[in-house]
Formats: sequence, C-alpha cells, structure tokens
Amino acid sequence: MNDRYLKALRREPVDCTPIWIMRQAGRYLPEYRASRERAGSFLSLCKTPELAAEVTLQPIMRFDLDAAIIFSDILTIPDAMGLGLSVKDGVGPRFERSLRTRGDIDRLPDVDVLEKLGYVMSAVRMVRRELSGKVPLIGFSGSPWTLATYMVEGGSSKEFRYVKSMMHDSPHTMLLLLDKITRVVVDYLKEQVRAGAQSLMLFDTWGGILSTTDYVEYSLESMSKIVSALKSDPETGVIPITLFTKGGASWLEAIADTGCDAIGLDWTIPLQSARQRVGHRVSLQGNMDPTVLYASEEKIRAEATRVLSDFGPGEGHVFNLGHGIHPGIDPAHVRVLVDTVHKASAR
Ligand code: 1CP
Repeated sequence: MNDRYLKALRREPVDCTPIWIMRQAGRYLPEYRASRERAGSFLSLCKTPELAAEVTLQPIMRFDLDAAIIFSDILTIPDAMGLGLSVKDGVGPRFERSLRTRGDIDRLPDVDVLEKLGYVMSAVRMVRRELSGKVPLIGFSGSPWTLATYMVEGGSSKEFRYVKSMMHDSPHTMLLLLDKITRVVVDYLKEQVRAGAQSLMLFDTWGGILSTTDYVEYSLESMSKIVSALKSDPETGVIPITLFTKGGASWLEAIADTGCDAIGLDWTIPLQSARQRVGHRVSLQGNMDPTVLYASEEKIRAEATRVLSDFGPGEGHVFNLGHGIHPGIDPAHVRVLVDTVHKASAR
C-alpha cells in the first residue's frame, strides 16, 4: 500500500514527496473523453457509479500518482438541493433555479444525502474495492461559500453581482443559506468517509474574491464549522482534511486555526513563506502553476524541482498544481511531472 500521501498529511517521514493533481481525471485524458462520450453527458458520468469509478481510476492506471480523488463535482450538492443542474459544453454549469430572496432560501428542502447523493457513495465504494489499497482515495466537497456563489448566481460568474449583493444587503439571509449548505456538506462528507474516503478536501474556489473580514465571516467560518463537526465525530475524527482557498494566501494563519490538517495553496505564494507562517501546524499542498504543463519537458522538470526546493527539507509537503489541470495539457507532460517529483525528492 502506497500511503505516502496520508503520511505527508500527518507530517510523517516519507520515501519521496507524494503527488496528485487537481482534476486529474478530466478532459486532457483521451480515455476520459471516451468515457464521457459513452456516458452521453458530464452529469450522467457523475451519476453513473460504474462510469464515475472508471474515470476516477484512469489517471491512477496511467501515472504513478499517490492518491485518487473521487470523480464527481462540487455542484452535485446544489443539484441535490433541487436547483436543477445542467452542464453544457462551452457554457459550463447552469441551474434552472437560482436563489435570490429570503423566501427562496427558506424553501430549500432538507437533503437526505444518502437518498439524493447515494450515487457518489456507490462510486466511492467501487473505487475503494478496485484500488484494493494501491493508493488512498480522497473525498471532497465545495466550501459553503463557493457553493453559495453558484446557487445565487445560477451558474458560473465573473462579477458575483447577486451573491455579493445578498452578502452586503442581507447578511442574515446569506448566513442562513451558508448554514443550510454547511449542514448538507457535513452529512455528505461523513457519508463519503463511511463509504471509504480516506482523506477529505474542501474546494473554496471563490473565497479569494472576498475582503479579509468577509472571508472570515462568510467563507472561513462555515469551513471551520465543518472541520469541527468532522473532527469531533469518532467516525471521521482521524480523517485528514485539506482546505483550499484559491487566492487565500493572505489568510493562512486563520485557515490553520480551523484545525484542518493541510492547506492547499495556489501558485501565488512561495511555499517557503507559507511554511514559515504555518508549517509546524499543518501540511502544505501545492503549488506549481498549472500553465507550466504547457511548457517544454525541461521547463517542467526545472519548475517541479524549484517547487520542491522552495518547500525545502522536512516533512509535510503534498505536491500538486495550484489549481486544476487544463484540458489542453499533453498527458506526456503529466508523466514528466510525476516522475520528476518522485525522483528529485527521493530521500
Ligand atoms: O465536460 C466536462 O467533462 C466537464 C468538465 C468538468 C470536470 C472534469 C466539470 C464541470 N467538473 C469536473 C470534475 C471535477 N470538478 C472534479 C473531479 C475530480 C478530480 O479529478 O479532481 C472536481 C474535484 C471538481 C471540483 C469543482 N467543480 C470545482 C472546485 C475546484 C476548481 O477547479 O476550482 C469547481 C469550481 C467546479 C465547478 C465546475 N464544474 C465543471 C466546471 C467546468 C466547473 C467550473 C465552472 C466555473 O469556472 O465557474
């Protein structure tokens, strides 16, 4: 069993630095595109456990990665809350209904995650069985704030006009929405662990669009409640949790204060300075600029080596990109990255 990913999260010695890649199962892989074609759509790929399990394992079979992440999407939660998700090519995710008023939020149903999101748990169980200990499996959710941005805007956004208006003009309504999402996320992550997830990650993709005071109140607070709820439950207490706020470099100390095990970093902060600020308390995940994978193999090797030496000697580093891999990346470049990280970091 390759457990260097779990060891690095606990800041225990490893034979070399573990690596996994955000969005490692995705459109840059021809076998993913083939499975998606067979599924007919992105959503039926997510909702058919056999196919979700199949694409989860594709990057594990192709590369020497140190963790698998269950193939799903953060938007399965708003879908389960009745907003009607569709994901169209070239358009991205859209909801049939968006949440704009207090009434919209009051009417949100309680979600039985086993009933509405049981397909995710089935995929988790299948993947664990098929991995049979090869590498650990990561479960995940979007952060409540990030999910709220999609639910209020009705899809992807550039300006975040409606969600920020709600936050500024109706803070109680915003907090009520975040609390409702938080409860579902806690149940969802607990069930993923019951089904076999060995580590958990919260994707706070849009925390970085907030001011410091708003970040603490509207994003970090609900992530902190999730960490506390999981850590205080005997069934999930030992499961490591990684918090990733894209654009969150200025708030690392506050993120570490939640009691999470690791902080995911985008590429805007040197690992060394992140480590000086919080390194003895948490592990660090990251943080190569994903666009380096468009460059030559030499450049990829040089940059991977630079990121490793930026972290420096000692434990607690999980190598990753600073955000998801782009669909246009050549899979051969991913192999160069994975092999370089393992070779250059061998103890
Ligand atoms: O056509 C396709 O195949 C759809 C592309 C795609 C993929 C491959 C989407 C739609 N989601 C996914 C998978 C996915 N999404 C995973 C799989 C596990 C992995 O291999 O890592 C994960 C963890 C996510 C998480 C996710 N979805 C996030 C958080 C991470 C991040 O990238 O910031 C977000 C913001 C989403 C929303 C979403 N789903 C899909 C797209 C294109 C988007 C982004 C939309 C936007 O930019 O607002």
